[in-house]
Amino acid sequence: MATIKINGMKCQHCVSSVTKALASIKGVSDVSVNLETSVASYTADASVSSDKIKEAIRKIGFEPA
Ligand SMILES: [Cu+2]
Repeated sequence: MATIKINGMKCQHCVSSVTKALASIKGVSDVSVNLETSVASYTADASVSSDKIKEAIRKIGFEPA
């Protein structure tokens, strides 16, 4: 299980956008995003780089911390 802090999430809409974006990456599963702590947790295959995760987050307008 990996975690990443994400800046810019303000409501449940943001949470669901981030959840969907991460879950749609091939090799990523068990995505869970906590609005209060601004932390997303997920399970990723070895083929998924952290850059790929960050890129997916930036693409939808949030900033990985
Ligand atoms: Cu929002």
